[in-house]
Amino acid sequence: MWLRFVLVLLCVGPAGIWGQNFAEVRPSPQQVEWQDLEIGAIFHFGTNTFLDREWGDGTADPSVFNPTDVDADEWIRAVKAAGAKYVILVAKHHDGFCLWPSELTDYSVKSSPWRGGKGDLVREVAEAARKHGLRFGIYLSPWDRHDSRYKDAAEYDKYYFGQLDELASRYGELVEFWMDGAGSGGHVYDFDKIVQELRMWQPNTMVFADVALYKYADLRWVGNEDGKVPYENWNVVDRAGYLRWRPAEADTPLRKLHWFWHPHDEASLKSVAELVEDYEQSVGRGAQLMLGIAPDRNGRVAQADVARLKEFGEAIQKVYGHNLMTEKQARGMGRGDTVYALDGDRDTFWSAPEGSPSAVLEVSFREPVTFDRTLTMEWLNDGQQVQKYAIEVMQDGKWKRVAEGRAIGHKKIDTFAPVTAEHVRLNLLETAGTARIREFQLYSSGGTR
Ligand code: FUL
Repeated sequence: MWLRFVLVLLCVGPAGIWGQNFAEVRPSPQQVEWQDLEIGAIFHFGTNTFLDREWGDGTADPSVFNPTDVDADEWIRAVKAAGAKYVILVAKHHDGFCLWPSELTDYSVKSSPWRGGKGDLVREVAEAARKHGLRFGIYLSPWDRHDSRYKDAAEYDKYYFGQLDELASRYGELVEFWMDGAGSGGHVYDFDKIVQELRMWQPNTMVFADVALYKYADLRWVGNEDGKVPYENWNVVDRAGYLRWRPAEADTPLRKLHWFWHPHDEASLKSVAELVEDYEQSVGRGAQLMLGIAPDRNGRVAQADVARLKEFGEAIQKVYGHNLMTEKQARGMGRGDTVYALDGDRDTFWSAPEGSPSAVLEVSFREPVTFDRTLTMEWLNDGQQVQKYAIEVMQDGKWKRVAEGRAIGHKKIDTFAPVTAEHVRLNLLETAGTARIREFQLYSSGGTR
């Protein structure tokens, strides 16, 4: 008997003994809320902007930071037009220059001519974001190429804690906190303490961390800067034997490969088609899309970038602003509660019969509807359940499959050649537990609406 118990222990390991199984791992309420934001923007602005650099070496004189026309309100309006619901400001990049008047260093806006040394860009962006209803977060680079304390890990940790305290205590609630492992090489940080410190001020913030700092992450980097997450994208990932809910954030600069502004760089602006593809391969695969915006030397978002962000937002609305399920008054077949997956309301959901390992959500229209994409959302509070599904349409009396996949997660967009049908179904072929569907929507990208 005891031998059997020990053997079981050895087999399941310390995490597995409590039934650590992918479908049983649930998101925190903060993660659920964060995943609904879907599109964010990250602003890179600093001495690099004035010196045509991406990674400053920490030697730039603060006097070079002299934007004449900073307009945080315009930054926020520009990204809001693209559909962004949250913004991150790079408060300190790898060059160590701080965009807020830190009391712990002179290497900041207070030593620059900007606003006579009295400016605080973190405050300006935080206030503008809140004014426009966007959530605000901060990026604070651990790698610091300027500060002399960086050579001594313990001394530098104290400095980093201090900066963290300033940022986490002065600017209200932070939706996300970026810890970027880039560049640090062999430097050892006391991340356990750093995250404890952060949690003291900001218990609800989402910690973004790349691969090196994975242990601390509430969110995960997708492993590229292309704005795309490879499919299949599951929310629960294994980290050396333990499972955690870690939704993905796919970051990409609006100007390809450039996070900071550079002169004569307009040609690198992503096209609307590229941005829509990013959207469909990030948000459309259940991840977040984080667009990098680079204000120019005046402190403004260049007009071409403002226009592109607006065009992108309009392109998304043109297609995804017209849910044919509601516009063409779809009727759910079977139990009455199917309506909750068809009503365009993310706050309601349809549940498959309790405990069933498969289920079908069938929909009928009064007359045939033409569409070339579906959008499906799982209600994730109880975990990610759908493991195999198909989209099918009735044609000549038979169900014909137009798309299939495995993970649905927060959102899944499937695209296919246009089909015209009166009967459509979401066929949930395998589910780990009871599937719950917030939304099943149909769209058309062409002129056939
Ligand atoms: C990277 C950094 O090295 C880039 O400069 C940029 O800040 C990007 C968002 O993260 O790791």
